[in-house]
Amino acid sequence: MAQAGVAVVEEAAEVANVERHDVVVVGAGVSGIYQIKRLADLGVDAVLLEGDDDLGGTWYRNRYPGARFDSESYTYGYSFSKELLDEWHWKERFSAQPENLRYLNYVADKFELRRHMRFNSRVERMTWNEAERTWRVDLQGGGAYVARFVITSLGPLSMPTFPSYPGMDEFEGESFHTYWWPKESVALEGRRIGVIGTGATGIQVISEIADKVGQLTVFQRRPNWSTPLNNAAISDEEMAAIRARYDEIFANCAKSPGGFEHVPDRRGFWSLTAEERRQTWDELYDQPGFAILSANFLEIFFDEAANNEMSEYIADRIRRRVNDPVVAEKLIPKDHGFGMQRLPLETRYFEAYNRDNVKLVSLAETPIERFMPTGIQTTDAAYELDVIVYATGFDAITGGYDRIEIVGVDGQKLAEKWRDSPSTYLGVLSHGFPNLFMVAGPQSVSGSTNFPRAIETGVDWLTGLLQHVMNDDCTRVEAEPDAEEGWVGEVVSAHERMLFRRSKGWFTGYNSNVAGHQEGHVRYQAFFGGAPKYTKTIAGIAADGYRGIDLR
Ligand code: NA7
Repeated sequence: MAQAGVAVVEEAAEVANVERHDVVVVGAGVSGIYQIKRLADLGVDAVLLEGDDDLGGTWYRNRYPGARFDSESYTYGYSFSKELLDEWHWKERFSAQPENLRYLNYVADKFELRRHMRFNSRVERMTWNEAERTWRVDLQGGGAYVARFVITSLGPLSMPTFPSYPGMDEFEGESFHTYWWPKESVALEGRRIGVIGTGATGIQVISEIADKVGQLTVFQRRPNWSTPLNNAAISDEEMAAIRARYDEIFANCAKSPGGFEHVPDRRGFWSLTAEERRQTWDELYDQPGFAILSANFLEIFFDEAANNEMSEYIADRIRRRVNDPVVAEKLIPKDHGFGMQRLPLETRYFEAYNRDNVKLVSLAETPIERFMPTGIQTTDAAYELDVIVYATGFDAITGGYDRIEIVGVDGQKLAEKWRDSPSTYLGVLSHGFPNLFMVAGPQSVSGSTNFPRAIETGVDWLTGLLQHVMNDDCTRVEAEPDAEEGWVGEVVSAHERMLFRRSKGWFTGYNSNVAGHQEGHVRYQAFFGGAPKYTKTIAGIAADGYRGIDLR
């Protein structure tokens, strides 16, 4: 009897601890901030849960020196508010992390979005309740929410990964992943720093700290193609001109496959002479951002001979910038062509290797044997280090989903369903997980294009669907299996058309540091058919009464 009484009291306490809302949004990065804004404007009862102690996602976390946009700042910012566009002054063409975080805070404060946010609320488990048609969302360390709908805005690069070398725990100096670069500044001057990884992040951090540290040792597993960012300050006059052009800027981004202002060169690679192509590339090399990729000939992505010629052009550029020809060759990728992995953009990266205090260690030639308390031992030498920086990347796109236990219809787990490769309808829904909507989810265009542009498209579409559903008193929204299969088919065929399908970078979903990933096995993580096609497809589906979605 007494025991039954205790159980009732516990149940009552449990009920009291559970907050109920119509919508729970998970993640207060660029996507979550816009999503909660749209819901707040519509007066939807929604709450946004964030695992960190503040908002900003990527721009809250990645505080490493050199962290900045690779997209032109004014194409990265939100487009939804004319007032915001008129007020905000981007100071640099490619704005750096502190400014980007300040921007996101400005947006949240301006639109009074913080009141919908709960920080230090990391979601551990989400469980679908078929009888109630609700999701129960459990937090790490206790606390729970129940909601009719959950919208995940988890970020495509929010799950950092570490290598596993013998003795890593024994290192006695400071060490951290770039994603968790300490908030308080790290002393670099005069110290011996080792950086592992030469992806977009490693290249930014190496370029920035090379002239500030005592000794910099770069541990490179595979080199990456990289081209100049060509950053510059934005003056008041330039900003005024940008403001006057915002409508045109966003319209241009919407028209381009990558979501940038750059327009692909459609003259036809083979219709020009080699000299004319070279002249084009000379101009593109000096242009800002991804112009060299997005304003290039489309053939370089599909035609091996075209790609080879382009790669040889960039290889020459590297040779011209690096004094030591042996070092230059080590910095030139031999296993993949230009643009076949996510292109890192750099500022005097190659010149860093001309400095006496910078040493490149090619792990292909001399692999790491083990970590020592004082540094790293390769097959060739022992490198004494004060700090080890892991710029070793992310369990991209699906990693944020895998770390939450998401349990759908009949106890099916999302991580199980996606074990080999994700499967979604439009990157928004996944069959067996009703009422769970993903912003910038796997197999949307977000991972393959200018991120915020695709986010706004995704959030707007999803909010339209939610409005439709709520107005119709619909309580269950699920992707139909056939429709999902059809979309995955489109994702696969767009991927198969690209030359990069054979590359190893995170575009193909492979990360050597994630258990279960196998080299050569593609995880179809993003839709590479381009932003305009994606936008047209999802708009058509909405106009067709949300074809492929079972609304009950
Ligand atoms: P990336 O692009 O995945 O790069 C990770 C780097 O770390 C890359 O050079 C890897 O070499 C290297 N790496 C990974 N694991 C190891 C191990 N075990 N040993 C040695 N080196 C390793 O991540 P980033 O953070 O640079 O960029 C991610 C995205 O952030 C980027 O695309 C932008 O969108 C922003 P590998 O090339 O795999 O041989």
